[in-house]
Amino acid sequence: MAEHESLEFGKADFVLLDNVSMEEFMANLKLRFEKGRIYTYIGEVVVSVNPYRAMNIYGRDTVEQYKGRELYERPPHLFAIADAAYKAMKRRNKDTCIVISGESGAGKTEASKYIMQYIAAITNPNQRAEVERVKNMLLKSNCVLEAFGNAKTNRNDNSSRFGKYMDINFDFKGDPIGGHISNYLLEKSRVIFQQEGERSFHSFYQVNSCINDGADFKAVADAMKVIGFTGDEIQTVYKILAAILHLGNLTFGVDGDVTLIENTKLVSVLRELLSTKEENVEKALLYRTVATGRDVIEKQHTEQEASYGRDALAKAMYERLFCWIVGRINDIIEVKNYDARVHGKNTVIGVLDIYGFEIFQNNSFEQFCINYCNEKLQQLFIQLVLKQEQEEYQREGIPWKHIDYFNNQIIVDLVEQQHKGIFSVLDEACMNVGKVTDEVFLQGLNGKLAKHAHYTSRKLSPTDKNLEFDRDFRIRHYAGDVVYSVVGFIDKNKDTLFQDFKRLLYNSSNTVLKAMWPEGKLSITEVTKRPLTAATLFKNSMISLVENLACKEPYYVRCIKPNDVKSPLLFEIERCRHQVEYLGLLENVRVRRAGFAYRQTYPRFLQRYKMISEFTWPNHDLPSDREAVKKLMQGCGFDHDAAYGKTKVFIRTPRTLFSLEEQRAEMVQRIVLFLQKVWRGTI
Ligand code: AD9
Ligand code: MG
Repeated sequence: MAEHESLEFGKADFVLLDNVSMEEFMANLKLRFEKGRIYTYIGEVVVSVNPYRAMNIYGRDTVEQYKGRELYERPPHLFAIADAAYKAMKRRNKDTCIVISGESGAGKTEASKYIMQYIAAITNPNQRAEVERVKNMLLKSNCVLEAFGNAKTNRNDNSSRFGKYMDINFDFKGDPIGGHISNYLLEKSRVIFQQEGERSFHSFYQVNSCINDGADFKAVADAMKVIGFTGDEIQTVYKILAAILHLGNLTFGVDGDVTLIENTKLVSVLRELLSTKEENVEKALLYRTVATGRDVIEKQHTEQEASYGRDALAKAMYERLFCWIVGRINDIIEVKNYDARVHGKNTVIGVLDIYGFEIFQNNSFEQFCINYCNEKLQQLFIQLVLKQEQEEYQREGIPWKHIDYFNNQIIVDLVEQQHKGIFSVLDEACMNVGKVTDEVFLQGLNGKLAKHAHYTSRKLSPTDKNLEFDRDFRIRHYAGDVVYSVVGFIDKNKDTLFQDFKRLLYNSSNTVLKAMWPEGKLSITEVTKRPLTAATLFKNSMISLVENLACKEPYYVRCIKPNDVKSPLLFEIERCRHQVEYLGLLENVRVRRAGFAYRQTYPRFLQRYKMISEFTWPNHDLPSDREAVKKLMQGCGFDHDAAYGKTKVFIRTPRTLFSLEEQRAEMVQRIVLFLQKVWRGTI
């Protein structure tokens, strides 16, 4: 608990509130925001409010203030949480992770960058060249990923349109030696369509520019060079971007029953950019190879099919490019030739910066996936912070007042459960042969889920009687109600790209492009396996992400967006209250207050602290270790701050632990001096 800050700035830890009520919580949050204190703790969780202005709190001097300090010694800061994760990793050999959550524009990506900067600043004291190289690449990778994965939206000028989890690997000295990035569901539909006032990915403006984003173009190209992309690779990246832009201008028409390309000049531009044959480009855009029994025929697209194919190609090329960039960065930064027997254990700090909960005017498949992801992360938070804590006290027989919180597992199940969940219903609908429409999918949902407490079929809603047919369903998420339009669900889930396009790109004489499309090697008769749907792929990636996080020691940053107008002055209380509610912060304070900062099994506790008490040093003769610890704590005057469970001692405040550590250090010093005298024979 950080208690040293003057009260004029409010309470630095919500645990110190006089009463844990929403009113007091909000008053404290508002006061601190207005006083320029954007960070506040709940125990070890950092609550951050986006300041929407440059803060002079991330410089070298601030780094020095936090380096190696305990969490509660300094005012709340991201650096403190980064240091805590780093210390746990270094001292206790633990893999740790920092999970950053909050809605769009709340400050997650900025937070993740400050955390990485801090870790870079405190490591490699010996300036080893190899470590410096790795650090530089890790930092530069942000610049490249933001160019290709971020876009201006109505909520955030630099909105991440993909989820990102980055592992940083450390050697036994605690220096970064490599990393790995996992990316999740890029919002590729943005390539062909943007809401009013929004833009496509930054990269398109950079390549098209030298108008506004020209300087950025150079910065990104330089960053790619530093990371280790070859000249050919960088050139191919920009050729693909240009090809996608040209595809966007390509239109189709009909002449009798023949579909044709209206602006044929573009075909030769595309051929050039993609290093393919001109007639192949044209054919792939206008025809589709299909296998009917033993025969293989070329079937002409209708105008509509051709447009659909063109859009699918643009989206797929961009998505593939993005994944390829991530893959290349991983190839380069991944730890190689690490031998744990020689170098000691390789430990990891993971940083998760993933899209926050989204409620738009029109919510589609992407929002559905993003919000499901947030349900999964909330579930992890509940399990790790709330449920486990309560269960441990119960197991240990420590008096405990049960704290009510909403467990969102029911919503996670609603989405991901086998057979009955929404993803299953969607996959089933996509599997049907014949014409499957979004409406058929919606009927399937209504049939299976009408009675579910968190699902509302719009059919049941009397206000919607005027609609021609039902297109919406509503989910009661932990963060609020969201109405999803089913339009496009089937298409986006099937995510079809005609094999003809894959073959076209695979046959490119540009080896970099070719390598992105290995499945283009297959002919139509060899493509038998149905690819996994987008929903299934996303679900699987979320499940493995959560498994990965669950086996690490987690640290949390909970970001709050103070207003919708990007103002540094405005703290919209209702807007913030809603976020505090759905992030479960009040429950978090209650659990923390009822809880204990530190716990340890009796034997391990004694092993560390037995030298500070005459009753336990060098060995105790009490009936049990539990009794011995009790005696030790009484002797030191800490009894009031401890509870004794069946197998563990629990300590309420970190300050007690701090004193124990100090006393231990003092005793160790004395013992060393004593032993030195013995060795020298002066005793
Ligand atoms: V999204 O879900 O990717 O759309 P984020 O990542 O939560 O969103 P981001 O970090 O991009 O939000 O922050 C949005 C903007 O708020 C930034 O571009 C900054 O202008 C501003 N911001 C956020 N955090 C800080 C900060 N610590 N100091 C100053 C900040 N400005
Ligand atoms: Mg972001």
